[in-house]
Amino acid sequence: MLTPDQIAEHNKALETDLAVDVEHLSSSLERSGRSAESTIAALAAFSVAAPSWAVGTGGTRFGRFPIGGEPRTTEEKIDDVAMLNSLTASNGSISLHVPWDLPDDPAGLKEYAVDRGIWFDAMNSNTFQDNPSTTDDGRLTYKFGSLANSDKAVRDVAVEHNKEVIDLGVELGSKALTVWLADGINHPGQADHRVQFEHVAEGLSAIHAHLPSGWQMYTEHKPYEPAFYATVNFDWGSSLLLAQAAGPKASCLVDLGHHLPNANIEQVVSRLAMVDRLGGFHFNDSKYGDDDLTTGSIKPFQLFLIFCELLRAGEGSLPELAYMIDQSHNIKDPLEDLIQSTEAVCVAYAQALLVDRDALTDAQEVNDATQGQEILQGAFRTDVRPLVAEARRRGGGAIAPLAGYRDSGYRAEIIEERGSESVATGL
Ligand code: LRH
Ligand code: MN
Repeated sequence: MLTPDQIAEHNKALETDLAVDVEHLSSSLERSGRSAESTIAALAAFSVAAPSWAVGTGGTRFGRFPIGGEPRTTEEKIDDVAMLNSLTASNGSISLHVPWDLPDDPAGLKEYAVDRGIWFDAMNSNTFQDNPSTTDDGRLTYKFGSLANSDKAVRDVAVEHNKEVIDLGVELGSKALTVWLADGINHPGQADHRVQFEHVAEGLSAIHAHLPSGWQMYTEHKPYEPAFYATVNFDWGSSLLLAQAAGPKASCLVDLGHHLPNANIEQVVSRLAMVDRLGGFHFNDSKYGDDDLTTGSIKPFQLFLIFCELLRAGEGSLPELAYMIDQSHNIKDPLEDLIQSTEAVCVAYAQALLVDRDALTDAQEVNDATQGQEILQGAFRTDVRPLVAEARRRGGGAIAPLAGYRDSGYRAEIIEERGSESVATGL
């Protein structure tokens, strides 16, 4: 990771211009009664987790094109996230996926991460791929589902796996478990929707019962893939019902890519927050399906509206939820993509902080749609990047993280160290 001196060296040439830009924006915001300082402070306190499975190269069923220097171990994934965080000062945690990440020495791994300023965010279980350690040495399979499987022995193995992931998370200092299930069917008649749902609800309750105090669990919905006719937890309604069935420590995780085209995700966020069952996010973007593209690269206005709903739910402050990125990097350098995604999340958050909520409420109460739209679009069309960069600078990060990353030669260095053919565990 880059040292504070290297970051300071990088920032030196950019600081003066940034100060001018911040001053200019601050005075224009002040004129409309908004504060640049409080926005910068909020950004400086914000962090979004990096997924361990996205620091390598992703692929599709049609191919995978390794970028070189991919992390070969969970330690090397932590190195990459630490490098990312040294540039952005906004990625202070990593979300592990088990068994893609299965440390022999959890205490050693925790120390390794702490030494690099990284903590462990929500753990992810995996009952969508058969794995000897989780399917009774292959005697059982998740081919026809895990928690929803008609075979009780398979359901029990899946519950056991989730409990083991929680136990590992406890050793690592994590405080949450995300349960995404591929469970579903490909053909009408293949299984009964209700029976599958009830099996999953039962399994999630058993997992919930294993949660230590202070822990949360998140149910993550997804309409399709790999199931192509019906997925058990296919939408926010099913996810809410499952979280309620599981117990009070369960809430819903919203993966932006897990919605059918034109779904109103900000309204889903509003509903789940309204019933206090919104647990967190997997940020990414998509044009069609679960494309796992760079956050904010296709629908930035939607991302802004989601943060507006979050600040509405938090009465002007961002609720304490699990903010995480979940992407698959097929053609770009994963670290560059994560830098851009983190920037997009921070920009959407900063723009949402600029919304004059009282004026918006006044406009809504008199059905002044035009004024309401003007208030939102005024904030969305404000170039807040100087505030995001200033928050980064104050947090010890790079004013221009992408340039900083490219100047560092990190990718060439890790290709040298890890090889051009190294393959990371993950998608
Ligand atoms: C499923 C998903 C889930 C993870 C996986 C890597 O599509 O979004 O969050 O387990 O990606
Ligand atoms: Mn996800």
